[in-house]
Amino acid sequence: MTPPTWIKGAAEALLLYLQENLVSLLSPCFYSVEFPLKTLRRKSSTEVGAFSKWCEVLMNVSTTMANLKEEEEFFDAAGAFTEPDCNPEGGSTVSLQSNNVSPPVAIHWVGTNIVSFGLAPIVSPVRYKFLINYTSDTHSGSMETRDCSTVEIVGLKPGTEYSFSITRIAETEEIATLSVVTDPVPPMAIQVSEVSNESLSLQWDKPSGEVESFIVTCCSDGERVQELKTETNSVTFNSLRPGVSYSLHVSTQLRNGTISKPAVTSAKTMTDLEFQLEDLGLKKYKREKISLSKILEIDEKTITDQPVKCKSEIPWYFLKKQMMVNVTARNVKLTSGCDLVCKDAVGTAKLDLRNLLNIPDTDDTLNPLDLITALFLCSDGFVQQELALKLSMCQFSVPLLLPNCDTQQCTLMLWAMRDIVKRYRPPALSESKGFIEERIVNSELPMISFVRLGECSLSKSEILNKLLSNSQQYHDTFVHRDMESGDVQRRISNGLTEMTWYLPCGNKNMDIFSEPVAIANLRGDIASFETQFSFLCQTSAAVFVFFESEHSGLEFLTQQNCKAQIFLVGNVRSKTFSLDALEEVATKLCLTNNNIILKTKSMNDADFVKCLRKTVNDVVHSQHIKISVENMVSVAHELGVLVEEDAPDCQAGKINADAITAEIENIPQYKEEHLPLQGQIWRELTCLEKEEFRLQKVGSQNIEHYRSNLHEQKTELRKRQNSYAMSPAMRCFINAISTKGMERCYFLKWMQMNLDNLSRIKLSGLRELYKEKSKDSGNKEEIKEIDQQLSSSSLGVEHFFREMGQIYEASLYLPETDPSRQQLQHLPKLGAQLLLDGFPLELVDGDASNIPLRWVSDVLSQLNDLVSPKNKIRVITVLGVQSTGKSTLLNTMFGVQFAVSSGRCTRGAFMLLIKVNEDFKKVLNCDFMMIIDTEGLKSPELAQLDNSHEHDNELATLVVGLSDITIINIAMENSTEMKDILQIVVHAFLRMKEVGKKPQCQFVHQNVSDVSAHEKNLRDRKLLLEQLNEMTQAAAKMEKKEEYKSFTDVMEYNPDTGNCYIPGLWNGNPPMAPVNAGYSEAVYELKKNIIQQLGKYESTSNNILEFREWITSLWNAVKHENFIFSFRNSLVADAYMRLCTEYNKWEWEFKKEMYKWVTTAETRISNFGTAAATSEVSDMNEFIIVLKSEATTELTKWETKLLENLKNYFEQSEGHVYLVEAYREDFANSTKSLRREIENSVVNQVIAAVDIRRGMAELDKIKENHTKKLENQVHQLIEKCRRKSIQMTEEELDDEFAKIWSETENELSFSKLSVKDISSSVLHHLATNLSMKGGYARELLNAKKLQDCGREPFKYNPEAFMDRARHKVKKFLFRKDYLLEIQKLADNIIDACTQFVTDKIEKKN
Ligand SMILES: Nc1nc2c(ncn2[C@@H]2O[C@H](COP(=O)(O)OP(=O)(O)O)[C@@H](O)[C@H]2O)c(=O)[nH]1
Ligand SMILES: [Mg+2]
Repeated sequence: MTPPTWIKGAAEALLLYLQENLVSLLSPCFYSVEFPLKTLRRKSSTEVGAFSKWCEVLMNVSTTMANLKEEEEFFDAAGAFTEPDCNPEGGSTVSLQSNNVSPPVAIHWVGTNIVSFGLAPIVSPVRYKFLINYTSDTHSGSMETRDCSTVEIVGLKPGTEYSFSITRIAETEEIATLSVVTDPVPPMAIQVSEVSNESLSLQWDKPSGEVESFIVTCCSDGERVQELKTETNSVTFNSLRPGVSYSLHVSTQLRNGTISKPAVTSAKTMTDLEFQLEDLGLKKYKREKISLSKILEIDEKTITDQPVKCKSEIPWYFLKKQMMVNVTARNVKLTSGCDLVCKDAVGTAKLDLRNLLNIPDTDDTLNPLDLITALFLCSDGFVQQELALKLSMCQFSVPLLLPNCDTQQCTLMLWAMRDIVKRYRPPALSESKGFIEERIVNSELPMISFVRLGECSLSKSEILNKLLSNSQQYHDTFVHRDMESGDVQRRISNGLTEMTWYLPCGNKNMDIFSEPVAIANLRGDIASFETQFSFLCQTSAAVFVFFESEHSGLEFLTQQNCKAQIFLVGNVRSKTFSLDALEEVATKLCLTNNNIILKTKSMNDADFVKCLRKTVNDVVHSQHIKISVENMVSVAHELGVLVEEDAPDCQAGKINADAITAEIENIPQYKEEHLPLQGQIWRELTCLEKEEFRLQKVGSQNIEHYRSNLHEQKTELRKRQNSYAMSPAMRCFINAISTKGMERCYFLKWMQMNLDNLSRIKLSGLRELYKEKSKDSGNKEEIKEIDQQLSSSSLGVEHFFREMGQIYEASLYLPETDPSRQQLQHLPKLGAQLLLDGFPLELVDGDASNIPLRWVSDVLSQLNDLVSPKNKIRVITVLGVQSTGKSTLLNTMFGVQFAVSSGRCTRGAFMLLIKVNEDFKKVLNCDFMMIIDTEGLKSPELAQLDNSHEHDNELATLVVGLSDITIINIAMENSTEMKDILQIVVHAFLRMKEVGKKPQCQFVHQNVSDVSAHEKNLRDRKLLLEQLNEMTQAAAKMEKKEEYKSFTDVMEYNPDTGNCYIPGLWNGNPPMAPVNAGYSEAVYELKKNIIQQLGKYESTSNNILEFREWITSLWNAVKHENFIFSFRNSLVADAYMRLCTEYNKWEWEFKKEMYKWVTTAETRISNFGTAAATSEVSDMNEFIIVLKSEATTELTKWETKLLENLKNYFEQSEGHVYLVEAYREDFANSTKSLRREIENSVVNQVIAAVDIRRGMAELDKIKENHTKKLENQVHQLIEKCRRKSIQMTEEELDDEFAKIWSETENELSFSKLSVKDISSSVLHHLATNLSMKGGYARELLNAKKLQDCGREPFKYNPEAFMDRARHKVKKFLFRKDYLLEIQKLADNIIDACTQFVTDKIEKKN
């Protein structure tokens, strides 16, 4: 039976309506209507007519409704209501139920919480109302309405089936029931919870309702990729492609099968690189980049050895180890993973081979190459450089071309390699024992590249390692399959091209290649890395292609326009080896047998490597393609390979640096012209400054005058400094370091490298010469000359900073308003910023041996301002003879960059700041660690030649005094030198009042392998302590401070923890030797120890400002102290003191005898001519000659006696007289000058006595004559008055007499006695006497004018001597007696002196 057309029409209309509403509501419509079909069927035609009318009104589909016919049957209406079932998605259903007696109901639309329907209108005079009840399992309600056309039930629950019963209330009651399921809600709050490179995880909130499951679809580019059904509210899609955007649709499915509209979100899988970085916790560094300060920061992990538990710890663990040049750094395996699995599998007690075989792969591993690639990609240029340097020190390969698998581009790592400097000895220099020292990127070397085409059974890298290792020692230069984690699949490092160098040592029997060679190794299949391969073809002398089987990429190989010689390498033993394929390629490439190397069946690895070596050697000798890495840039640009040096900051820095260094031709001349302030003037200034304190050359001058004279000279020198206009070079330099951010860092690095390159050539020659000459200390002058040249030919960034400091210091002598002074006010701030950036700043200028105190203090003040209130520092210093690996030690320990011997030759001390991590500050009790590196302490033989003991001792005392911990570096062969220096330091401390803190000592014995010599070391330690104690006692005795009995009274030293034995740096024979793992480990132990010590010892106080004050006062003390510093060690000083004491005795005897003689001579002179005189001569002049000759005889007698004494003294065997042999000449000379001095004085005294004698005679004459004269005149006056009969008054008489007196007196001429400056000469004597006393004595002497002393009674004031804390208690206990005793002593001395002076005066009178 065909349904009546009107029904169809109505149904269509209804459907249309429903669809429209659904669309407009945007909510999926799953609904079911329970509907009383039977009732409908029984309806009268009027009702049907009314119903259709209602439909008409309702749906406004009049045209469809127009041809409705009354008689047509209604039962087919069921069809009309079932039609919506055709929802294409299968979503909505309407079911009609026939078991209900009710009026007809039409569903208008259904929402998630609303149902709207209409009821059939009834044409009747009776009014009706409708009661609608609705129920579901969990919810029910009812409502009343009169309007039957639209009934809206709101507040329903989504996704829930409701039954409606509708009751018409009038005379008759009819109930219509209806069941509707509200639409399910799509899931809410969809979140992509996890993303990796191949998976996406989703999570959502479960919607309310009778949800059975969720359907999740993953589409990409409009295509469905995967569909999953889940009952939980999360799902993970795996096996997706990396770096692709996916749209994700999640729909709710109800128990009855209805499905909600999907909720949609989208997500992108990570790229391989992103994933790797995320995995390693490095994602944020992709942009931000890891900086050196981040790596160097000291934190808890610095000294803890916890195993790596999660992947994100791996990079930092690697960095920590690699920065300490630990050769095991590349072994990065999580501890949890494999170990446990292995244990599980192996540990079972019974035999179960299957279990053994099935050790599953752990996901936790990481290919070291991926790690290295990731770190290079995430680091800034300076970390890259440091990493490359440390990798190359370990003799590991360094990245040449760094791939970025996201952008598919690669970068030439030229900048990263710039810091690597290598030394080697090519055959040409093996005779002369010379060597070549070069920045490796500048070396023109033949490069041999190794690449792979397709799969290959040979491990290229392993073969290469064998190729480069000598027979005695295999070394993993390249990461290979059989290494720890080497077999883990590479994710991001394919396309990485690594480089390493083989450098000969000049010994034919040891060198694998006699000439230096660069080796490149491309990771991955060349077919996928065309750019890299082309690059290698353009730059290499030869390319070895590992190739075995058929490969589709052969065309590609033959297309390469290759400059390099190509060699094909294959393994015949491999299953996939195809001779035909090889032949095909060889033919295409026109190769001969010579260019094919096969690992034949009879060959083992060793034979094969030998064969390869031979080929490489042939290439190296025959090929002339040599290229430096620096020159590869043009090839890179041609091929579209990026060059990291092209970065704008780097280029800007380079331009600035080049502008300065391009001007330099002759270094000494350049320094004079462009850096004039630090040359001669600064050295003179230094001498003046020291002289101001030490007053060594004051002689008999008035000290005040002398001082003000010195001061004037200083001002004059400063004026001279100011007279120089700032040189263009300095102007450029200051401008360049005023730039912000990375540019400044790049500039300084470029400067440093350029300058190193410039001075290296000259210096390495000079240094060799110096070493050569210094073996034989005979040619002192030559050595001195070379030393001078070394110093004048070295030019580093520190010289520019030094000049900056001088410019600043000189500017302070300008008037405050002077514009050029004001322009320079910002310099200290610049210095402070550089310190914060981790640059070393010169503390002591070792060439002049002085501290630019104002400059350093102002920089430190600025630093304090920059970091306040986080301004606490702890200071660590290293001390040791030059070239004993101090800087290497510090660089290894802290990852810092102090200059290592190559290229430079500076002396002095450099300071550098390292940040302490926030969390670790409490432990260390500081915000920064200051590291001080000292340079240029000479070995004693050399020091003696140019008298640099003084400089070295001063430097050592200063830095030890400044530090919390002093690392005393002792290379086994020169331990005495260090002990000597240390002795002087201890001695100086004993003499100085300033040293309040007790510096801690940490002895580092280098080149000792700990295990083998433990027993011996124990003995050595004991011996060392004994020696240290002995020398402390010696020093204490000399200084009369015998309470200092042991070394530990002066320095903090624990023999158990205070010694560290470090094996040699190199494991094997440089230049191919990697760093010894033992070295790195030992240095690490030392670092831990030092940091722990710092944590343990509560330092008194240590902020930057206090440090600044401390430098000033300590330096003042050092400047005052000159006596002890001039000795090699305390024993020498002691021997010297003894000699001095003896000599003083002899001198005193000499003087006393001569004094006696003079006294007798004086008597004889005064008696000359009198009755008492027994002289045989009567003429005074003759008498003088006699006396003089007598004096000469006497003087010669005593002089000879003194020289005799000296000779005898040096002949005795006690008192270490041999130590002062060097001073013998000095003493002999001073004997002579003493004689001259006494001679002068004796002659003067004789003449004075004669003068007095003669004067007395004259006086007698004058008395006689003038009395007569006066008498005469008086007589004349009386006569005159008498003649003129004048009676003069008393006053007139007085006046007249005064006139006569002055007339008479005027006729006389006296030679006046010159006025003597007593205080000056007293001061002079005091200074001489105190010259051997501590600097503090001199300081006291300088502090007050002598004239101002003694005006008040002397009172002993104990405060000044109470500084030393450890005496406090003692002093407290004995205070009274002690005070009284001293006061008494002082009083006695003063009394004795007063008595002496009084006697003297009385005698003269
Ligand atoms: N053989 C050997 N050489 C070392 C050792 N430590 C450092 N060196 C090398 O000695 C040279 C001088 O080192 P450097 O740290 O500048 O010495 P410094 O003058 O004391 O700072 C460098 O070339 C180092 O590579 C070591 O333990 N053994
Ligand atoms: Mg050094």
